[in-house]
Amino acid sequence: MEFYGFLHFTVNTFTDKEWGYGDESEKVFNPTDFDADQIARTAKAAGMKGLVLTAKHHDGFCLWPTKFTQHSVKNSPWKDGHGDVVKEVSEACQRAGLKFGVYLSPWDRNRKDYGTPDYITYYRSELRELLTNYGDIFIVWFDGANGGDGFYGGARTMRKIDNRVFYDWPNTWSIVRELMPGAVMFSDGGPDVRWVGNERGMAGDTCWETLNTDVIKRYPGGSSKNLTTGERPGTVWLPPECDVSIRPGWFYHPAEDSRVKTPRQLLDIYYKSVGRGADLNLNIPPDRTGQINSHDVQSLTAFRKILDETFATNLAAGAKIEASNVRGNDDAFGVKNLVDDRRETYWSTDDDAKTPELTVDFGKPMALSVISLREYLPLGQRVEAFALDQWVDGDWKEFAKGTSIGNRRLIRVTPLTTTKIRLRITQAPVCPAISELGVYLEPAQ
Ligand code: FUL
Ligand code: CA
Repeated sequence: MEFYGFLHFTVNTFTDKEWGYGDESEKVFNPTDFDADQIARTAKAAGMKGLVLTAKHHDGFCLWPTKFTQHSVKNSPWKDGHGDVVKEVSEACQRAGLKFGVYLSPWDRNRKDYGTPDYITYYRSELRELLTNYGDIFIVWFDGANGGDGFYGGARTMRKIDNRVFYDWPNTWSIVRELMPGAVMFSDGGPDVRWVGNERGMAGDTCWETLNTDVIKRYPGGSSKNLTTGERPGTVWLPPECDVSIRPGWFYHPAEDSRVKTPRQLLDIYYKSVGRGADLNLNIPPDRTGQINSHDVQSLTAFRKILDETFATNLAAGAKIEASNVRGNDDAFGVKNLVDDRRETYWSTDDDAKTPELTVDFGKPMALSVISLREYLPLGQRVEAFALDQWVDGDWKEFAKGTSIGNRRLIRVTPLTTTKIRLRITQAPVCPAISELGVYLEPAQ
């Protein structure tokens, strides 16, 4: 998916909080001009492929009229209690050609039964509703923040739970497998997509798509050790998602209008998340009108423009590419597969050619600043190190090197001009399988 968006929206949007205590009146939820199409359009125009909505955050307020609690939109003044944010956003996503996903906070500071088995029954009923009534769901996002003080039906206590056992995750996960087999599940430790270990949107410079669960057991709210870099050799394929907000907070706060990340900051995040083989889940919180605020729209638009201009022309497509080895000298594994814009085709080498080279000859001086590499993921993450050289005064001179590639590796350098470049795979346990090679020039600021 590479790039999708997060929508943090609930009572907090109106109370100016990040974590609602759970005692908020339903009456506070009242967007003045909610427009799911504006939200979806904004995401689509920014290049996002989907949106993940906080159907329920820690405060327990449900954005859909669930059968299982009164603490929802149905008791809010918004649309006289007849509104359904989940439905509107899911349908707007469909219209915009975006996938739709849900965040359902396991921690619930509103529920009286939080901490007891009854709560698990409640939580699973909500999950079932969301996975039954709202069309296709691409991701279910399980937050790791868990337990603490809260309203808890008026008890106003501190509740600690053991997040390894309390939620009985295997049986909660099986509901998703049953009702939405195509969806992936996110948490600190998967089971399908892992948290990247920080909320700054940064994957490790070395970033393995795998973890080794023989070394550390993983579960929502569990250890965050090694999540940024991954672990190799791994026992499970658990690619990272980088979740980060376009603003300092996850929810909209008017005081943060002046602190929306700039297009350049977003670009840096993009290169350090998508460009390191991870997914980017960029939070764009709807404001009190119920739309994406114009400050955020402006920044997203300018960010997208730079990306579009950068990736408009693959300079490698018009170049002469030669490889030191092609698997069985077979065209099916040839270098043309590197520039055909298809991830299903790849260049590969003979089994014993683990450190091959590629030269990309432009035939004339070419200005460039971004190199893009992709591995053919059905064959795993194979490359452990690589280097890039440019032709300078009749000799090769290294200008960049890296370790992991995975889904995508973007190497962004100060613009340089050269007639040819060379990719050297310098370390791999098996022969590489590279599906795409791109060479680009980022427009000057
Ligand atoms: C965290 C939560 O506590 C934040 O409020 C936010 O939802 C973020 C995405 O995850 O764990
Ligand atoms: Ca290809």
